[in-house]
Amino acid sequence: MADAQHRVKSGNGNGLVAILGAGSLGRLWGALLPMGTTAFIPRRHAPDEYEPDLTYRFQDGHGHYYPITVPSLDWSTQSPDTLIVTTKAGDTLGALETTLPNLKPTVPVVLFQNGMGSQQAVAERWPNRPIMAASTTEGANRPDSQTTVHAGQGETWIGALTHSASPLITNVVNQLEASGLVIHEEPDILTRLWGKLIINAGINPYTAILDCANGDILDAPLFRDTIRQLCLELADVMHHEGLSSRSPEDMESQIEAVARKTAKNTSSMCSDVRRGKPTEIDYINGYIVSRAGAHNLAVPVNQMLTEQVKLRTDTQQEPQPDTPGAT
Ligand code: KPL
Repeated sequence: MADAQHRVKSGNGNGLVAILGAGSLGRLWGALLPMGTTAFIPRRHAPDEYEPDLTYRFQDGHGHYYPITVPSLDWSTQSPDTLIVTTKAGDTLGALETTLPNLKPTVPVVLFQNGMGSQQAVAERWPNRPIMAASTTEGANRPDSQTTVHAGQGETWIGALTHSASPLITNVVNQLEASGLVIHEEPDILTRLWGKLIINAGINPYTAILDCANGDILDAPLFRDTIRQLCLELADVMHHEGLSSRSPEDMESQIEAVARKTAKNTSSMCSDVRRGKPTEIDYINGYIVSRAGAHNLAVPVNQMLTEQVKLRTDTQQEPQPDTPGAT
């Protein structure tokens, strides 16, 4: 039983992991790291405002349910050894502006955001802090506000974004491995993040525009008519960014393979649109558009998808009920 397992694993000198962002991924870490070694960062409006423990039901990869309680971090008595940041890309800089003044400058900060751009913004804002980025294929969703589901077992790669992060990576990987998840040190985290960006750029906006599950994009004319051009644009931008990329044909096959493998999933972006929440389009296809602009390249498909997704969120009237999304 997870709770018993947590008790056995607790107090192993693993250090305290603070979690900023109580969405699906933050709750996945909160459920899997040993009990007594995690705390959620409170989002208080006033410094003395009481923040209750976070309690939820967790469904593990085998379909078993466990009750989870993760305490709220008490800054006056606790000092985290690692901070993992699982906020939405667009909320990250603001959340860290209020959190980092409380955190020792030597504590590693691990960024789990989707897409690209928010990680670079954090590393540029705090160049002297040990900032790391993570890319994960773990799937988690929240079918309702009380439940978090570990929907797909994956792997996680962690790499340094700032100079002072490099010597701390091994420790952080060891610390997070106590969750039982598969974690790797990644010497080339930018290429790894781009790999995930390609998948998200080729699936998420189509599902959001067509309002469908991942697998349903494969036969849709919008996808069929534009995916090759999208991949040509991605390869062109990557080349100008000085990154080696796979061929557009390989990218297309990989996007289709992931859409097939996750056919029944509601993508994170489709889920955001359905719930009337801001999407991460600016950090996915919007990021490609902005990097293309820096190199004077035309990326009409990425531009069109970015505009279409924004149109969907701008015109959204009534948020629909919660739907299972990916990380
Ligand atoms: O990462 C995803 C997401 O939804 O953001 C994919 C790979 C598309 C799986 O749903």
